[in-house]
Amino acid sequence: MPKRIYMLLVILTTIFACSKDNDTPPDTTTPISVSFEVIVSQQNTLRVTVNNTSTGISGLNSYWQFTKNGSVVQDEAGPEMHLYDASGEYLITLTVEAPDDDIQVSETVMVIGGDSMHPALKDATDKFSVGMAVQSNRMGGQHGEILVREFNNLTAEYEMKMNIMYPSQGNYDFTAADAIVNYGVANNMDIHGHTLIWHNATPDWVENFTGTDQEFEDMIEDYITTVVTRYAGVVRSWDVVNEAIEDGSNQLRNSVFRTRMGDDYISKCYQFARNADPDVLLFYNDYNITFDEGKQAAIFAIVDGLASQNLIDGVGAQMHIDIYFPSSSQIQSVVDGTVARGLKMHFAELDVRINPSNDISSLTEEREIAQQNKVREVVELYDAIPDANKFAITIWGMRDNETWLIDFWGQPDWPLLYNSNFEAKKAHSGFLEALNN
Ligand code: 9MR
Repeated sequence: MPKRIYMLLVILTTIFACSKDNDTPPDTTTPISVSFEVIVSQQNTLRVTVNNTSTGISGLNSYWQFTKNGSVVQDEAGPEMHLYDASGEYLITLTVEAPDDDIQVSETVMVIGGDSMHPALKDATDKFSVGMAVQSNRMGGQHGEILVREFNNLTAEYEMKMNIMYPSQGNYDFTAADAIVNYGVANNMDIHGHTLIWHNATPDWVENFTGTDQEFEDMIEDYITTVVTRYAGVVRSWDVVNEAIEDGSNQLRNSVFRTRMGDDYISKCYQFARNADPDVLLFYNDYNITFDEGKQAAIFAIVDGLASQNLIDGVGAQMHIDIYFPSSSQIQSVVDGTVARGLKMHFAELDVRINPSNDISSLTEEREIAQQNKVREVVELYDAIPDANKFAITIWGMRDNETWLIDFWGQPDWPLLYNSNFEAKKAHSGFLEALNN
């Protein structure tokens, strides 16, 4: 385990302001309190973030020096980031130009070079991208450090779904979607759009649409066209329809889209997306398609129908799996079906439960190792796919405590690659080991 340092230092100097300018009456009542905090990144220990926590300095100039007598960096609103280029002890100084005299506070930080850090996931392969599900409020701070260091593909975990982007008829809300897309673009990441049509993220006004069937279809065409056009050239790929097959019956779900637009609603939606951006890659995405043979057959039937009209580029197999199940040959079966059709394979939504039987209440080393082995198996299997059919593996959440699975199953689990302290788990090593052979 690489050595990690996390420091939070608060330095405080309080004086009372007095003016040296006789024209301005001295304000002896407002205390100036000069302080700052320093955070040394866990992901890159050469990177520090300083935050000016002073009070009573409104209107006063303040600046940083990140080494003793080093160059001056003006203090701007919000935290400042500084990257050292070598290990060492450094004196950080904050200077506030107070009316009477400058006030300086300093603190020494120790930073240790990044050599001991584990390699980044995205650097372990150039054959496919490594994706992470994000939420717009989980892209800063340590989330951001890890996102930028480790991942080169983003999927919005929920904010690019219809219920969020199209809350009422005629009124789109792209606030969160834009924030995620802009973040990905600024950090040279691919963006996987997820998902245009999903029965579980349909706004009420669409479920209860009062117009005619033709008006419904026109509305869906407008929605798909509006969204896909907005992100054309930026979003690399879209899940157009998500989870259309019903468990058990393996028939089309009787969603509002099917009842309003007919059994061919799927190909209509893919056609709308194709028309809006002929270059964006179109995926069909679903769960349990590795081991449920009937569901897999039903999905490949949909895929074949779309492929015959050149409306699909890839298949997303949601990887909500556990340490025991499904087997590698079951996973291989969906890969084989996808490759045989000349399509791209997305291992989407990867999380690996270690407590599916709810028989442990805290994480054990044995289960962590089992998870490491399962992740290694899955990634090795993915890496063996012909390059032309590779696309991305997307992990469904960063920290164990942020997973959707805990609420969903109502029991403890630790299914992701980072623990709640933002530390890489053994499962993270398993991912890297698969690509280092
Ligand atoms: O993990 C997602 C959760 O945060 C959202 O609240 C939820 C509804 O938007 O969707 C979850 O992600 C789902 C994904 O979009 C499709 N496959 C199943 C995932 C878990 O429900």
